[in-house]
Amino acid sequence: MDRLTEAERAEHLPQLEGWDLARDGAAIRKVYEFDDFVGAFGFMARVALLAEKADHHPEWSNVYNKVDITLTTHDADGLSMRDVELAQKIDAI
Ligand code: HBI
Repeated sequence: MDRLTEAERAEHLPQLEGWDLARDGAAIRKVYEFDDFVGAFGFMARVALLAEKADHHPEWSNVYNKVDITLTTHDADGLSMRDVELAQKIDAI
Protein backbone atom coordinates (compact mmCIF):
# COMPACT_ATOMS: atom_id res chain seq x y z
CA MET A 1 0.00 0.00 0.00
CA ASP A 2 1.36 3.43 -0.96
CA ARG A 3 2.09 6.09 1.63
CA LEU A 4 -0.37 9.01 1.62
CA THR A 5 0.73 11.95 -0.53
CA GLU A 6 0.69 15.46 0.94
CA ALA A 7 -2.50 16.15 -1.03
CA GLU A 8 -4.15 12.99 0.32
CA ARG A 9 -3.14 13.92 3.86
CA ALA A 10 -4.62 17.39 3.48
CA GLU A 11 -7.81 15.92 2.05
CA HIS A 12 -8.46 13.00 4.39
CA LEU A 13 -6.89 13.62 7.80
CA PRO A 14 -8.89 16.74 8.74
CA GLN A 15 -12.11 14.78 8.11
CA LEU A 16 -11.27 12.19 10.78
CA GLU A 17 -13.04 12.76 14.10
CA GLY A 18 -10.60 13.44 16.92
CA TRP A 19 -7.59 11.61 15.47
CA ASP A 20 -4.24 13.28 16.11
CA LEU A 21 -1.05 12.95 14.12
CA ALA A 22 1.58 10.90 15.96
CA ARG A 23 5.16 9.65 15.43
CA ASP A 24 6.15 12.74 13.41
CA GLY A 25 3.20 12.27 11.07
CA ALA A 26 3.78 8.58 10.44
CA ALA A 27 0.71 7.57 12.46
CA ILE A 28 -2.65 8.77 13.74
CA ARG A 29 -3.83 8.26 17.33
CA LYS A 30 -7.11 8.52 19.21
CA VAL A 31 -8.07 7.67 22.81
CA TYR A 32 -11.63 6.40 23.37
CA GLU A 33 -13.28 6.48 26.81
CA PHE A 34 -16.20 4.25 27.84
CA ASP A 35 -18.41 3.93 30.93
CA ASP A 36 -16.49 0.89 32.17
CA PHE A 37 -14.14 -1.94 31.23
CA VAL A 38 -16.92 -4.01 29.67
CA GLY A 39 -17.75 -1.15 27.31
CA ALA A 40 -14.10 -0.72 26.39
CA PHE A 41 -13.53 -4.41 25.79
CA GLY A 42 -16.71 -4.79 23.75
CA PHE A 43 -15.46 -1.95 21.54
CA MET A 44 -12.09 -3.66 21.20
CA ALA A 45 -13.80 -6.89 20.13
CA ARG A 46 -15.64 -5.03 17.37
CA VAL A 47 -12.50 -3.21 16.24
CA ALA A 48 -10.68 -6.53 16.13
CA LEU A 49 -13.24 -7.93 13.68
CA LEU A 50 -12.99 -4.80 11.50
CA ALA A 51 -9.20 -5.01 11.53
CA GLU A 52 -9.17 -8.65 10.55
CA LYS A 53 -11.65 -8.02 7.75
CA ALA A 54 -9.53 -5.11 6.51
CA ASP A 55 -6.27 -7.03 7.01
CA HIS A 56 -5.06 -3.88 8.75
CA HIS A 57 -4.33 -4.00 12.46
CA PRO A 58 -4.10 -1.32 15.15
CA GLU A 59 -1.39 -0.78 17.72
CA TRP A 60 -3.42 -0.32 20.86
CA SER A 61 -3.60 -0.45 24.64
CA ASN A 62 -6.44 -0.63 27.16
CA VAL A 63 -6.51 0.67 30.72
CA TYR A 64 -9.89 0.00 32.40
CA ASN A 65 -12.41 2.12 30.41
CA LYS A 66 -9.92 3.72 27.98
CA VAL A 67 -8.69 2.37 24.65
CA ASP A 68 -5.67 4.08 23.08
CA ILE A 69 -5.43 3.31 19.35
CA THR A 70 -2.59 4.14 16.98
CA LEU A 71 -2.86 3.43 13.27
CA THR A 72 0.07 3.29 10.88
CA THR A 73 0.91 1.14 7.86
CA HIS A 74 3.97 -0.97 8.55
CA ASP A 75 4.32 -1.90 4.86
CA ALA A 76 4.46 1.80 3.92
CA ASP A 77 6.43 2.89 6.98
CA GLY A 78 3.89 5.68 7.41
CA LEU A 79 0.23 6.54 6.80
CA SER A 80 -1.74 4.99 3.94
CA MET A 81 -5.39 4.97 2.90
CA ARG A 82 -5.75 1.77 4.94
CA ASP A 83 -5.27 3.86 8.08
CA VAL A 84 -7.79 6.48 6.97
CA GLU A 85 -10.36 3.82 6.04
CA LEU A 86 -9.95 1.84 9.25
CA ALA A 87 -10.19 5.01 11.36
CA GLN A 88 -13.45 5.87 9.60
CA LYS A 89 -14.82 2.37 10.20
CA ILE A 90 -13.84 2.46 13.88
CA ASP A 91 -15.56 5.82 14.33
CA ALA A 92 -18.70 4.38 12.73
CA ILE A 93 -19.00 1.70 15.45
N1 HBI B 1 -1.50 -3.77 9.71
N2 HBI B 1 -1.17 -1.65 10.56
C1 HBI B 1 -0.84 -2.62 9.65
N3 HBI B 1 0.12 -2.38 8.74
C2 HBI B 1 0.46 -3.31 7.83
O1 HBI B 1 1.36 -3.09 7.01
C3 HBI B 1 -0.22 -4.56 7.84
C4 HBI B 1 -1.21 -4.75 8.83
N4 HBI B 1 -1.86 -5.92 8.90
C5 HBI B 1 -1.58 -7.02 8.00
C6 HBI B 1 -0.59 -6.72 6.99
N5 HBI B 1 0.06 -5.55 6.92
C7 HBI B 1 -0.35 -7.79 5.98
O2 HBI B 1 -1.02 -7.47 4.77
C8 HBI B 1 1.13 -7.91 5.65
O3 HBI B 1 1.78 -8.18 6.83
C9 HBI B 1 1.34 -9.03 4.67
